[in-house]
Order: sequence, then structure tokens, then C-alpha cells
Amino acid sequence: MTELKGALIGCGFFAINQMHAWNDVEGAEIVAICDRDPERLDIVGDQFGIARRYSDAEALFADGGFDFVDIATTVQSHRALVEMAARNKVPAICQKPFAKTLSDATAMVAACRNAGVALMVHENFRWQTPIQAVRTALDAGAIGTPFWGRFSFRSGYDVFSGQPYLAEGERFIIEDLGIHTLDIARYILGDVSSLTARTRRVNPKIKGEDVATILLDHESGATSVVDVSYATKLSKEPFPETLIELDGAEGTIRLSQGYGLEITNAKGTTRTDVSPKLLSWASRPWHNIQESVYAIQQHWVDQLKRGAEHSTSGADNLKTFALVEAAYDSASRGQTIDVGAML
Ligand code: NAD
Ligand code: 89V
Repeated sequence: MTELKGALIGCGFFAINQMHAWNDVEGAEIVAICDRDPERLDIVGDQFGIARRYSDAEALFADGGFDFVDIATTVQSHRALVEMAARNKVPAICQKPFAKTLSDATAMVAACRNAGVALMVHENFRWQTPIQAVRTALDAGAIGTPFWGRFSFRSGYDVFSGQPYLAEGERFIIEDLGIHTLDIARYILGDVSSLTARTRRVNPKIKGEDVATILLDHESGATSVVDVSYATKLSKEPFPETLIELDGAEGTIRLSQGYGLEITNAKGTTRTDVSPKLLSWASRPWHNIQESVYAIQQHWVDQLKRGAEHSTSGADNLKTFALVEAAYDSASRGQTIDVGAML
């Protein structure tokens, strides 16, 4: 199979997962890396045996020699780096959150479209094995037409030790984690016409909100609740599981803690273990996320080779990003937001 050559920008905490996954992906290899922090550049370069190392992204693009770029930096640099990729006619993957604002995200999509290059947002949660299992059951008609859903991520896990910047932003849980949960809600129940949100900060040591409850009106007529919390101390820590409840005209689906999938309909109830695989380089409890990193990167390569649209293309992700902005707007104004009018 033809090997696509890739370059990775941003050698931080999460990029380690992406580099491991690139080793497993068929049809692509990373040939160059870039980070403005020389220590991170050396750690990742040495661990993964990458000789071509750059401290400046402009210099990386000037030297070229790769077919795509994987942007794994934090959000502040996403717009500049995606636009740099577009100017250099290089297809790009960009980590979530896609951008700082919806207008930045819209400009990034336009830049890649005008340059004729593919753009995919690394919105990996919909690629998790349990989420895919829910979607497969729905598509098979297991519960008929869904009319109600709940997408829930409630945890007391210390995310700040690995990602200290999460404690420092004015915005926290919706922008960082809720963005995944909102994307899952869209993936399962379709696009959203309006939403209403409430937020709270419980942990006094962080700047942003760590609890959010969001009511979504889907274009299909279904209603759902997205509820996320990093202030929820449970006897058994569920991080990083998204739990799902779906009620349909002909049955129900429940994805519960421990990766159990229960489907009830006229035929009775079935229970299946939909645990993610523990990849050779993965570790619990992150293995669910790590497996989805591999899955989305393989999808990137497969679709790029076919010239086909990616599931989480930049254009698709505008609809998820709009939900993030709408949720903050709704929480601050205490009003329901018309999401359709934002796009
Ligand atoms: P990090 O701060 O640990 O790493 C970012 C790295 O990028 C740093 O080493 C920094 O020096 C480098 N960098 C920043 N701007 C640069 C630039 N212009 N040029 C070159 N290097 C630059 O951050 P992280 O925790 O690895 O997060 C990175 C991104 O991954 C964030 O957007 C975060 O939201 C996302 N993330 C996604 C998931 C997921 O499951 N999809 C999980 C964790 C983090
Ligand atoms: O997926 C993420 O973006 C991570 C985490 C799961 C820890 O919130 O920041």
C-alpha cells in the first residue's frame, strides 16, 4: 500500500497517543515533527525515532516532503497553522477544540476549501467502540425512531495534572470535554436547531466552569440532554466513559458504566460488552480514548486516499463548534439559542 508521509506539529501531552497510533495506522508514517519547545521535540523525536525535527512550523513547510500535517497543538495556534497548511496546499488534521471562535473556525474551513485541501478535526470521541456500537444498533432499527436521549459524562478525575492549561482558561468543561459530548449527541440524534444551557464552577482552584447541563432540540424532533461534570465524586470513577440513554418508538438503548450495552425491544433485552480494545501502547482508563485516536487517524488515511469527505471534516465540525458557542451564550444570557441562525 502507498505510504502517505505526514508531519506532526505539537509534541505535547496528547501527541504521544497520536504518534503511537500513527505507528499502527496502515498506509501512513510520520517523517517530521515540530515543536517550539526543544525539550518536547527531543522527547518525542527520540521516543519515536524521527530525525527531521523543527522548532518553527514555517521552516517545516518550507522544507516540505510530506503529504499531510497533523496539528496537535493547543487551540491558540490552530487557526495560524491550518491557514499555513492551506497556503502550502497540504491537507491538515487539526485537534479539537477546532478554534477559539466560530468565526475563526469558519475562516479555517474556507481557507482549506479555497486551497482545495482536505481538513479534518481530530474529534475522536464518536470513534470510540461503545459509541460506534450505539450508532450501529440505531442504524439497524433496534429501537425504531429515537425521540429522547441523554449523553452524560460525570467524573471527579484529575485532568489538571496531565493538562494544567485546563485550569487556567475562562472556559473549561464545555470547550474541552463537552465539545466531545455535544459531537456525540449530533452523531447519534442528528443536527441541533436550538439549545439551552446552565453552567457552574464547583472547584474553586480553576477559572472556568466544571459543570454544564445542556438541553438540545434536534432537527429530527428528538430532545436530548448533554450533562458534563468534573466535580462528581463517585464510588467507582467512570473517566473517560460517556454514558448514553436513548428512548425510541420501539425500544430503548442504555450504554452504562463498564461498557455494557443493553437494548430492549419487542424481542426482549440483549446485553453486550462493548469494551474498547486495549492497544499494545495503551493504558487504562485512557484506552477508550486511545483506541479512538487510532480509529480516526486510520479514517483520515483511508478517506484521503479515496478523495472522500471525512466524518469529522472541518465543515461538519462547524456544527459541533456552534453548539459550544451557543452553550456559553445561553448560559451567560439565560436564554435559548437558535443554533441554525449561527451557521
Ligand atoms: P500540550 O500543551 O501538552 O502540548 C502542546 C504542544 O504544542 C506543546 O509542546 C507546545 O510547545 C506545542 N506548540 C504550541 N504552539 C506551537 C506552535 N505554534 N508551533 C509549534 N509547537 C507549538 O497540550 P495537549 O494536552 O497535548 O493538547 C493539545 C491539543 O490536544 C489540545 O487542543 C487539546 O484540547 C487536545 N486534546 C485532545 C484530546 C482528545 O481526546 N481528542 C485529549 C487531550 C487533548
Ligand atoms: O479529550 C480531551 O480533550 C481531554 C479530556 C478527556 C481529559 O478532557 O482534555
